[in-house]
Amino acid sequence: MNCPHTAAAPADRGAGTVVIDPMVQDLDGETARLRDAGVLARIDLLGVPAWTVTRHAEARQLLLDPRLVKDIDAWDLWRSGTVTHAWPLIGMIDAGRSMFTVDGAEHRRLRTKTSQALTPRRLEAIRPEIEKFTQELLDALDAAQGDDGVVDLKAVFAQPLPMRVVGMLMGVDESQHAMLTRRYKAFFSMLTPQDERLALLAELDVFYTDLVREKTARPTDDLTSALILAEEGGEPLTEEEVVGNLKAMVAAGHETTIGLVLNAVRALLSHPDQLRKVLAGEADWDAVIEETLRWDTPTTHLLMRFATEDITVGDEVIRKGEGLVVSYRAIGRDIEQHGADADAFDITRPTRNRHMTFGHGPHICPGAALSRVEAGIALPALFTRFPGLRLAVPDEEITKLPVMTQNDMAAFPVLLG
Ligand code: STR
Repeated sequence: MNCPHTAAAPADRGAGTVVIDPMVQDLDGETARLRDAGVLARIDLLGVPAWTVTRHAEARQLLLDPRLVKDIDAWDLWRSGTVTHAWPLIGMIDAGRSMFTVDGAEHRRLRTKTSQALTPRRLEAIRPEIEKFTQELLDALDAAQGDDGVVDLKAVFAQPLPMRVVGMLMGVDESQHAMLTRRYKAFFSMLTPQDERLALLAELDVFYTDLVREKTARPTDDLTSALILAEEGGEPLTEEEVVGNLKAMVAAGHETTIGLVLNAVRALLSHPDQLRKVLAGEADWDAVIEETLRWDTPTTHLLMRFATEDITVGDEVIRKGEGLVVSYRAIGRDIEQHGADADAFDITRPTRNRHMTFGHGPHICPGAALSRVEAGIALPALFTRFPGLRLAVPDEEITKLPVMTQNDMAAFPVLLG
């Protein structure tokens, strides 16, 4: 394990600190430990201490609290030079100026155009294209079966689909998708040495900056061009801001939806009674999607916000200058919010829509509707085309990628039936 960074000696960490496992060997166990550690829990991220919020109600409140900001300069451990670019998770926080890293009026300025482009109504216009990509990738699945009939649903279907959709939306040519997929995989993996991660982020910056310059010279009909031409409050976005938003959109748009689609398929295959209900039309795909979002969130931990003042949460105080993570997977399993059976996957659960997986407040996921459209097309199409779909290995053999913030499988081998 490449963990060069140790910000706090073990003795400095509270007894109740949950060490987040970079190898993600027991996600359910870790989710339960976080829940047991309290509403506000101390965690260790590769030697760096932070708080995390593990409950729905308190997370909701904190996500509306203007005393918590995204600006990394509000973080004591950063300002003191304790956390540096040698820390493998720094790229999750120090990601350039974009709607992901700025708050307040500036944040609205950076975000308005993107959220307007992604409303359910605007998305209806691209539904036919998403359907077409889906059908093409279903053909690809059929063709990719090995002699034993096994095919990796992730590599051939769940991964390329969101990349094509976000690529089309942002105007990224298909010839670049494999390169982007490869680099993001390395970006997220904790097995990637930090110098390599920093180098690939720099390469991505060059790629996106070139793309923005090209679109500035020749605007087309995509969101990147719209961001370049936008004048929010009479003030255009700078090149850096357009690049930042583009980076955030591509990274978020492709990585999280992979998890949503695969986690839904996995949940259904391991709960055949519920799959039967959906296929018989007794429950709808929306219910599957919402319950999957709650039960097995694509984002495990969202990094990070910083307190600009002391903030009291129950018996604990987040001190000014400390960092707060939002542990969405634990929040989805909150008993107060979802009942004593919160750990059960149940598409008929009354609270299935009352999850917080897309966040809350000003930074709430602008791509939420898009991901629902994608999953709402991909899942029924997959099960209609391959009604006999089943896992090619026992469910316990599915492993997670060594990614600390995302809930992402290494592969999902299936038999199409
Ligand atoms: C990856 C690196 C980068 O260049 C830009 C961003 C900003 C948006 C981030 C993204 C990051 C990582 C994955 C995130 C995404 C926003 C939503 C997505 C955190 C840091 C989620 O997992 C929810």
